[in-house]
Amino acid sequence: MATQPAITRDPEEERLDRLAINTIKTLVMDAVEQAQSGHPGMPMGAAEYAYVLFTRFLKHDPAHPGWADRDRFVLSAGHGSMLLYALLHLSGYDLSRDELKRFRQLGSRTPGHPEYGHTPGVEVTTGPLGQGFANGVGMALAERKLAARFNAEGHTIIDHFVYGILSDGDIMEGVAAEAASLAGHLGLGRLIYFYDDNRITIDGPTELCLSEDAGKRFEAYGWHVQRIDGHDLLAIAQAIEAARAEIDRPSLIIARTHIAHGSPNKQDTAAAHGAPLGAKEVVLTKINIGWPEDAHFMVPDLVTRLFDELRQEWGIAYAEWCDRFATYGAADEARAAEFSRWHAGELPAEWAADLPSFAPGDKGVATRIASHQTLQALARCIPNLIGGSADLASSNKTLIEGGGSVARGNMSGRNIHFGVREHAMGGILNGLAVHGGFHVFGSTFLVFSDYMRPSIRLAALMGLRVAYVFTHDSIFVGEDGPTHQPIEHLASLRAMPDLTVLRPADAAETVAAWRFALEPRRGPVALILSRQDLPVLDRARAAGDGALARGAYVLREAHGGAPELILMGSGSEVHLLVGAAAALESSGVAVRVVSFPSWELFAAAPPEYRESVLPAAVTARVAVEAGTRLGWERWVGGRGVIHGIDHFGASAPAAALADQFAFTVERVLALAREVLEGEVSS
Ligand SMILES: Cc1ncc(C[n+]2csc(CCOP(=O)(O)OP(=O)(O)O)c2C)c(N)n1
Ligand SMILES: [Mg+2]
Repeated sequence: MATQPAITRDPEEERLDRLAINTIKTLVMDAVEQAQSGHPGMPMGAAEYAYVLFTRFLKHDPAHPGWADRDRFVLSAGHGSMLLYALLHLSGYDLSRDELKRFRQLGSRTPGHPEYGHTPGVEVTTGPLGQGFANGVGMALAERKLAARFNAEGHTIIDHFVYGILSDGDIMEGVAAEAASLAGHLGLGRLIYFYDDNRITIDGPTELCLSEDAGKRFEAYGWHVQRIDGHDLLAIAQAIEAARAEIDRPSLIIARTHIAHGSPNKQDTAAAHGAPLGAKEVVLTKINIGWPEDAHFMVPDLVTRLFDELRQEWGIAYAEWCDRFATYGAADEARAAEFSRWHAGELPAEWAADLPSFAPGDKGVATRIASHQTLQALARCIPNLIGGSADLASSNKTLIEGGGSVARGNMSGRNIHFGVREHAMGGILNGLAVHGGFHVFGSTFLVFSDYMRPSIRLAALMGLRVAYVFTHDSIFVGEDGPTHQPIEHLASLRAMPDLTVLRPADAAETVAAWRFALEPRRGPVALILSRQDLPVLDRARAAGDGALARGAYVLREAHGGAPELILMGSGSEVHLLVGAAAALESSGVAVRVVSFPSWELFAAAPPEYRESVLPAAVTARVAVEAGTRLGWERWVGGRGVIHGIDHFGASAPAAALADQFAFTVERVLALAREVLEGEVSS
């Protein structure tokens, strides 16, 4: 914090600092030893600079972990979780010493890797290397966007830094390179990362596989780069000061450190990365750093007092901010209320007032186009709805018209041009979402969702409200051919826990899908949209309200309401089912069509509802979807058939592919008859 004295060479001060740093190191060693599992090396090497950051610079208040203008701290090297837990404990977050003793145990607040929403003070879930890097970029972007929106002459209410720690692994991961490139381009100057340059990874020294000059690489990205001895307190403080002063470029502080610093036999070895040092080595290390060898989980009184004093200062800083916010509110009540609403994740009262509607008989419309129209309506009503595309906005139809572009020096734009960086987009969206203040979406072709899957998984794990707009959702992409035609993607996204996949069948379902994506709920949503036009479906014979939110519904009921056959499917195949149903009906078959936009939602619907849509007694069922058949058996049962595509597509016009792969009314009819005959003969 600015009010803190910088590090001096005062011997007494340094003694106290070293005592506190050794407290961190020994808490780490003791917890890993107790768990007989964990990663002691990195925290012991990073303790000095993490300590200087937390005690001299970090703006936070453990009593108010949700403070909107707090600095964010991202441990991208999530395996070093004990470093964070020790710091949070000492700082006074709600994380007791007992929790440190239960490191990595079932139900503890100290899981193996930091988990967002689980441990107070943990800003984001980290562990998969490189993700935290991208998350921090999203947080730094959120900070600047909020500053652009809310800071006013004489009222600075958003002005915080995003700090983070990267390991060799973070530096090597591609997602970090993507995110670093965009951060440099946008000049996110409040982003300050330490690179824990210990030159050790799991398999040994980094010279096995890494010889680039990371500093030069980051300079080329447009970052401000410093190199320091990561164990030198004064150098650390000076580097942080210089990084903070550099407001036009993100900063990388390359801190040369030694893994397991202080351990006589394990320092600088890969053995210290991910295993306890061993009881003997812990004793030797304690002796080496002047610690009582039989002390476990010890926090000396002097250290407790040091953090008590810091807590007072942090509390004062928070109170001062509250005063500033109150003054701000007095000057502009509406804006302060908006600030609070944005941060609470609330939607304006009339957010869905302006949504488009579509009528059957309207000209066919691609669901990506319907999505575009819906997005414009939502964006008009929800000023903090922001997002972008990985260079496909014109294809994904995700540009917010009149929303402006986020750019260096102009952060007020609502369209984020992620560039051709799908993976960073996924990570940055997560950072924007955990930061708070925005409703966010990102977009690309469905086939490239694979490029962002690790970030989607973390969004799901964290329960973040992120919307993905994945267009060009099937072989009906057409001429671009099999490289661009998703096959297994729906199945693979559906396999992910806590992600809701929605594949609307027409424009009307697309509006409902967007609505669902914005409504309060936990977890991300993937909207799976067509490139090609689709008819707007007739709902005159539909059953039930709020159907999309329950995942599947009767789109077209059998005459008389007692079906002998059920046709089901999602997205662009549903209109084929409707066509087939009409033909079957004219030959006397009682057929029901079920539109099935979301498996997850249907699986979560009440059993009575599920039974009402798919009655167990009706075993003649046909499912049709232009993707791999995997999983449909769950809904079709043992006697139905599934029509899908279990192999790669081909480059040809979409109509030719429909014929080639038999996504036609005729094929649906043939399958329906087959199933009905099977019923009769059995
Ligand atoms: C994406 C991803 N790949 C692999 C791993 C497994 N892993 C954990 S740490 C690590 C590398 C360790 O080296 P470094 O990042 O330098 O950390 P240090 O040993 O210095 O603590 C690996 C490969 C991971 N966590 N995430
Ligand atoms: Mg390393």
